[in-house]
Amino acid sequence: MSNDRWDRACLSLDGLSIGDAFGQQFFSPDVAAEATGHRPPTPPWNYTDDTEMALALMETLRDCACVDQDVLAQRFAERFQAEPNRGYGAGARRLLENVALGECWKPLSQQMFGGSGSFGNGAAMRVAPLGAWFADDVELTIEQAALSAEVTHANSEAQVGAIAIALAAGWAWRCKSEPAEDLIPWVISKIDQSEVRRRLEWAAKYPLDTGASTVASQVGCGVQISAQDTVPFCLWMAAAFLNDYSEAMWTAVRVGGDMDTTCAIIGGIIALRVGPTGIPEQWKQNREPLGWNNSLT
Ligand code: 8NA
Ligand code: MG
Ligand code: MG
Ligand code: MG
Repeated sequence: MSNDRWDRACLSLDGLSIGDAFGQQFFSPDVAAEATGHRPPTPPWNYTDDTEMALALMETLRDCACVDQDVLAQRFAERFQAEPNRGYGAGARRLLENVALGECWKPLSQQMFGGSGSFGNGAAMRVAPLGAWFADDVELTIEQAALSAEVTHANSEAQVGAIAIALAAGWAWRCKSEPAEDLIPWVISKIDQSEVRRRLEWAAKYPLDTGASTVASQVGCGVQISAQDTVPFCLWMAAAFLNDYSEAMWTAVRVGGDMDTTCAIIGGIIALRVGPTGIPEQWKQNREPLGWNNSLT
């Protein structure tokens, strides 16, 4: 069976997972030295928690056609239990260990980090395929992205960050002929006041031909693995390299920071603009196989 929204979610997942696996390689010092030379790392490129959690979200959309939070929590926990060493964030790890033991996700998520909830970038890192799935409906994208975030990230910064990325993914699919300059202002017009929005407004002051490191020095590039420190940079990068997937990835690893996650987020958005042929075929082969059945049954 073929289905447009499923196909475009799979396209975004490819951009996300190849970005995750590519970016992760550059944490190795030997590989990092190659970033200036555009020589791709030696395969296989193993993917990380970013892809695992995106797969759990994809499975939930496939089975429920929307974000059923209990199902999503279960999928997260099952994937975490099967492969706990995919590099999960410390808070995510604690939460998923307890969900796997049968505890309810909601109080666990709310109680994280002394009751403030997580503002980690983990809700944004996995959400672009959801934005693809709901690309036809902006209001539904906002609602469903927030639901998907809440399961692990009760803090509003993480939720605004996830909403912003999901919206950008939908925009990249829908607005194929719009100029890249329109992306960030449109996202800003749709999201609530927050530190994520404040930094995105700051990033928007930099023309898209500014050096990426300059923008990173102003708004962060994920060093703190928070939504605030990651999402504005990723949106600026997605706009600046909207039509060039591999140049976006090379630039993100040259900048540094949370490279698996910045590449995952940027890749999940740009894939929707450039389409399957815009992702280098060799990179698809280099990514470790996802080990799942991507057909709708
Ligand atoms: P998370 O919920 O644990 O959040 C990530 C981190 O952000 C936390 O561990 C804290 O350090 C910090 N944080 C979040 N909320 C708060 C708060 N309210 N107060 C103080 N500190 C806070 O996990 P996540 O899923 O959001 O994390 C995603 C990131 O973790 C991604 O970069 C992903 O790739 C992974 N990651 C793994 C490694 C690794 O080497 N294994 C390194 C960095 C990130
Ligand atoms: Mg990761
Ligand atoms: Mg609605
Ligand atoms: Mg990361």
